[in-house]
Amino acid sequence: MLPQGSLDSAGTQPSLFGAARHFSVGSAPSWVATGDFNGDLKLDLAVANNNSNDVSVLFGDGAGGFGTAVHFPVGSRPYSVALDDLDGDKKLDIVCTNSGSANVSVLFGNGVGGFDAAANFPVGTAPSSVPSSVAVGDFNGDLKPDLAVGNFQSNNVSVLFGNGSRGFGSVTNLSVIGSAFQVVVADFNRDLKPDLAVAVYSPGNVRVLLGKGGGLFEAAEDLPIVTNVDSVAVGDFNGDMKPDLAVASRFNVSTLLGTGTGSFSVASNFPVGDENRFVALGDANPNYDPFHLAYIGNGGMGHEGCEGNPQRNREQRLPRTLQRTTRAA
Ligand SMILES: [Ca+2]
Ligand SMILES: [Ca+2]
Ligand SMILES: [Ca+2]
Ligand SMILES: [Ca+2]
Repeated sequence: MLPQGSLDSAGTQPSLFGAARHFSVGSAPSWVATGDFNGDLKLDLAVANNNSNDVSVLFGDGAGGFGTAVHFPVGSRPYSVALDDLDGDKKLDIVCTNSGSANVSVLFGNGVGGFDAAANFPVGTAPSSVPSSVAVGDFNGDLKPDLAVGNFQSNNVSVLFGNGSRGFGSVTNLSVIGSAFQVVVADFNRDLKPDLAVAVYSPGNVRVLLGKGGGLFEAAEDLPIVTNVDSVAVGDFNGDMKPDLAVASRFNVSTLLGTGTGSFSVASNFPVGDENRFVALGDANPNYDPFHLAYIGNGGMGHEGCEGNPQRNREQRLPRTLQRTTRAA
């Protein structure tokens, strides 16, 4: 249970999190996602292991603990994972990007915690694509889940259209003019067609690609950030029902407010130290403010309220060993 937001006897704000617990996974874990793989309504973990070429699944006990990891082989140097039911059997599947083998692996779940052998699908363009992240959406409106994969080396996003039977049809590569890192899906212009926002590591921007239906996209605008953009997340920070963006770049976490038409405000930058790698959103403590940004950088892990409460007042420091230090390049 999340601690409440009252001040303690010393007048300081309490830590939002208890002491860290550690669970072994494979080698060089680089990305984690949560979902229920065995249907017990308790959240489990899927972890991409960049050095051991597998995905670790840890089944949750519903009380913050996890069982011994089970490892499922995937391609070479897996970097990120995303979860969805990709074949429509109502059982959660895992897709991971393999930065060393220019493909994505899909582990189709059996609903009781097992997975079939990985099915691999090529992405990006030769000679080297280095896929770094993947997001799921239905981009052509056929009700079958599709994939959008950011390719760090080939400077594009591959869209793979699901065929509903554990395969993908054609692949479309969308140029982003730079090193595509994280891809997220949202409906930024509220036309009910999913759009993409892509963190472009270098030269350092966020490219917004608006879905036009039928699997087509058009580039809306490149939102300038500073260089080394690693991560992008979507949320509604100011409560106007229009999706906003949070971006982690080398020295900042930035927020950009959506207009609801596919355009965004100029970035507001919050300096948070060096080499920030990830940003995520959540209502970590409902007593304080509507949204928290969490980020990971060389200084550790931090978080802050945003929109009306920009001060950095609840920073948490975690050991360096918890930081993600690998990179898909
Ligand atoms: Ca479970
Ligand atoms: Ca499935
Ligand atoms: Ca589709
Ligand atoms: Ca849209």
